[in-house]
Amino acid sequence: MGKHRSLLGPKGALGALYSARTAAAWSERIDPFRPSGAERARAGGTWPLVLLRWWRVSRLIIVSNRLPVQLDDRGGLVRSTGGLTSAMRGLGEVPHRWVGWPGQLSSSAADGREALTRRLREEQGCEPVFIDDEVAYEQFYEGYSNATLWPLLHYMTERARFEPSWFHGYEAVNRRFADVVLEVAGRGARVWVHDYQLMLLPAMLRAARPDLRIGFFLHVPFPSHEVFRVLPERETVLRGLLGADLIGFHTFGYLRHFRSALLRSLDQDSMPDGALVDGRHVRFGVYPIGHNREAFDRVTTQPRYQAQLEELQRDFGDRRIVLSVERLDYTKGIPHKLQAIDRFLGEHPERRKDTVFFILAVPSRQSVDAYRELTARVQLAIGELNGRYSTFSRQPVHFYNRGTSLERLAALYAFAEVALVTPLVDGMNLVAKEYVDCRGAPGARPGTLILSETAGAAQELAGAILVNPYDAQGVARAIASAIARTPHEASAAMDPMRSRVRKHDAEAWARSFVGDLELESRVPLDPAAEVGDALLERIVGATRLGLILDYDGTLRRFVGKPEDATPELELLELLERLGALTGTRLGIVSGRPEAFLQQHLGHLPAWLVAEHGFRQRVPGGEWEDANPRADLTWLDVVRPILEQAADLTPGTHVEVKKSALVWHYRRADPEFGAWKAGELVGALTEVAANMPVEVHRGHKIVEVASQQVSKGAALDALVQSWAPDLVVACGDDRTDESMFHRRDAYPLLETIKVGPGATYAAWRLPGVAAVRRFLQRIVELRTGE
Ligand code: ADQ
Repeated sequence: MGKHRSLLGPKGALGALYSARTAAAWSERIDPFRPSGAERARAGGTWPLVLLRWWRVSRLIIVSNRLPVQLDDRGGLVRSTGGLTSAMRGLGEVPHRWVGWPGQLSSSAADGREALTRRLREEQGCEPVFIDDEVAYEQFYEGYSNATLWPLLHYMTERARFEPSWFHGYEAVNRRFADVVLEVAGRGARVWVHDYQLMLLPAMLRAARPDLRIGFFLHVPFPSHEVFRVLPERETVLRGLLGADLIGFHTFGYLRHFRSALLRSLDQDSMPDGALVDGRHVRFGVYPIGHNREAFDRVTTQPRYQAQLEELQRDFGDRRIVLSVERLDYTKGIPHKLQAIDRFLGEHPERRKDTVFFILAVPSRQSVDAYRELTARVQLAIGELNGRYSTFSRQPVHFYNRGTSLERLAALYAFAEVALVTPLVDGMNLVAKEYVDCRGAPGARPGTLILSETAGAAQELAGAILVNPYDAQGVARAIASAIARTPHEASAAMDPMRSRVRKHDAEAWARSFVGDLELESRVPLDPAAEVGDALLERIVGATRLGLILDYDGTLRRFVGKPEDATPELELLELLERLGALTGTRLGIVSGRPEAFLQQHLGHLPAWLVAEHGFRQRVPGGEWEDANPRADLTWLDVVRPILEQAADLTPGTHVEVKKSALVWHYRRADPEFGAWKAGELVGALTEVAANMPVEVHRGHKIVEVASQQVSKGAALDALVQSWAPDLVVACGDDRTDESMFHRRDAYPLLETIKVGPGATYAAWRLPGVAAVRRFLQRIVELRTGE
């Protein structure tokens, strides 16, 4: 484990200048959900107002791998610098509690856990999660978090290591975090979970406490599915995230990749703003994080900053400084940067005297092999560079392998005429924003930012010189042109960027995320009530009960291949018992062809209706057309259009039914399939405008079916022949809505929509399992079991 004497945690963004105000607010409390004296005073002492405010604000819990305060070598607590904690200033006076790891306990401190917990709780408003034991530390921290997920999420598949036991450790530690959160979270609390170490936590919290409002923010990139798919536990990880109500990313690109992973790994459809997951609306959003403006504003007015600036002026006043600041991490591209510097110095001997490269690389994750190796490699390369280009009095590259104080960092930013920020991949990169902001600091020199096009920040900082960090020649050229800029040119590119980064700082970021977390979930138009006792009572009381049930998505869950969705034994037994109930008639209505229904359900005491009502059969009888006069001449016109779509879209095929044609794209590339489906619906709508057909896009299908038959018409026929006193119709699909619309015509009809989505039905059941439980209950009630 690295030493934490530096002011920077191993992950910069998770360190911070911890808000004394927040700490004080918490330290006053014994009961975490009681307003502090200070809050009461601020609210003017009027109790109802205080209570309202307290109720609203005292429920935010922030969860990150690391706490904003870290243990130092001697067991003391130091505040760390960085983005996340300071971002929480954006929450203003909203008190929050922080759950996370305080860093590794030394063996002597390990005995004092209780005292430390008390101290963290009372002085800092933090709840510690200890992960010092070997299993947790090696499997969760060094292993799955930093040797599997970190490289993979940064596109470095060749560095990612996959060790099944690590995932167990990851799960166990996520569970440990969940336990602590659940202990401190009051009813309806808002929980904001941060970053890749805790991707399973949202679902764990949701399962235990559906009342919590859960947000998740990913500070690193979400890679393209081609990379993410490599993760053996990808499905569990995605499901873990979907436990949240709001999931945030730095850029739209990461969000797009995440949606693609959902579709490809979980077959989960989504929109850019969210997805319907088990009847819940999970929202997605783009929240580019900003830097801690307030901290830089404060520090640059202090004499110590001024002193640092003067020292730099004295020592390097006649030279141009090209500055790099980063954690010593392989994603930051330091060896690549050194190659570019090598090229620049090689090609511009005249610049060797007046240019100096400052590389501030704070040690990070020194317990992980790859990081130790990187440190050695960088040190060697810098030694070689200096050996090659130094003169007796001047050395072109200055390497500082340690963290630095904020005033010195701000002075360096202000003094450097060029910032060389060239990560290979970076979620956002706050250094670039800090450098831009410091152009307005007292005594700052005009400056130019060179930035990797692969950093999230590149999307916001259009005035930077954007480079491909792998292209040493291109980066060397960028250095030369940045140095050659006049102050006027530099300022012209910089000023608009500075306005932007000052406006969208860390506080604004946190405010906007938490504000969105407060928004009520946008639930789709949903008038249907959960199926409850009132309906069951009616069913028990009916003397002649009709049950009309859709098959796919209602009785049987969707599976990869439609032909595999045959009824299991358990379902067949249930249907058998339903069909055999006295005073009860059972109908199964489906879009499937008669052959499928006959083969799998033909033996049941049930009315079968195939092809959405085109073919039907009474129990034990022959199949017949429901509407022998239906016009089916359109089939020959439409069929070639679907067949052409199938030819052009690998993995799709056309199913030919007697009264319908279906183009299936379940096995196509999900995004390509969905796009082609949209095109096909457009083309068909035009072609079929004057035909007696309906074009319908369903679950991975586009269907063209005769308008002259419908499940609703089949329901009419069943009602007439059965003469029931109650009919219950149940389905999940758009084609079932034609049954639900009969509600107005028959007061004896009860309608149940399965799953989410707008509907005309009066009742709702969440999914297939719930339908089966409901039917089982009918059997029990009507047989008096
Ligand atoms: P990091 O990978 O840590 O964060 P970055 O965004 O650049 O990267 O933040 C680093 C922070 O540490 C900056 O605030 C910087 O000032 C500070 N820092 C770096 N080197 C320092 C040094 N030598 N001395 C003192 N301070 C130093 C992760 C993601 C990023 C994302 C952030 C926030 O990898 O892409 O921008 O989270 O979401």
